[in-house]
Amino acid sequence: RVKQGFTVFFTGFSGSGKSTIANALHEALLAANERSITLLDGDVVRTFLSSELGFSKEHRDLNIKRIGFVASEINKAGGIAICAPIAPYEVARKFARDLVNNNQGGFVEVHISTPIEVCEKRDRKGLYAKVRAGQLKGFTGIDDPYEAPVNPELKIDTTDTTVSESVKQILSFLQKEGYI
Ligand code: GGZ
Repeated sequence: RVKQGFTVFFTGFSGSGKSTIANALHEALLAANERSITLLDGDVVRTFLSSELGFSKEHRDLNIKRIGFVASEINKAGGIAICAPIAPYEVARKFARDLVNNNQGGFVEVHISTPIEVCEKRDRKGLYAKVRAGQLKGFTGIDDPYEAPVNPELKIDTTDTTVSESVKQILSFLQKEGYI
């Protein structure tokens, strides 16, 4: 029987590990089956799909709506979508979930719950340093809101969890739910 399309939707702070895990999950799914899998990379989305958008609540919500729409179209065609935006607002995440569900897609929300202190300490891109230096304002988790998901399908804190362990947890959830 043909399996249902689904979306793995990551949410969490900048530097929480979303993109790294999303990329590793993409590789793992590609290696394990023949299905069509699309990684909607945050940078690529903001370069090509949401290039005119900034980081106000309105723009962030619109960004998430667009990502949800593309994911739902991929799912409608039976494909797998992996998305990894910050997605700080509950209403926008709910909008994406409903859109995907209404198009026969399964929605798997993965909260990468790495605390802001850990993300700031890592500061892989030097963005938190810029925020502290006053060069970047309205940064999620510092001086802009992040509404933590109340009922995510999965919650992973990467403080003490490796990338491969995180991917393992997601794959076993997908298996348990019959998605793969
Ligand atoms: C948060 C920002 C901001 C502000 C630029 N707040 O580590 P990154 O660099 O690659 O991830 C962040 C990315 C967030 O874009 P998203 O499309 O995921 O955000 S949302 O879901 O809210 O639409 C960060 C960079 O863009 N960045 N300014 N003010 N992150």
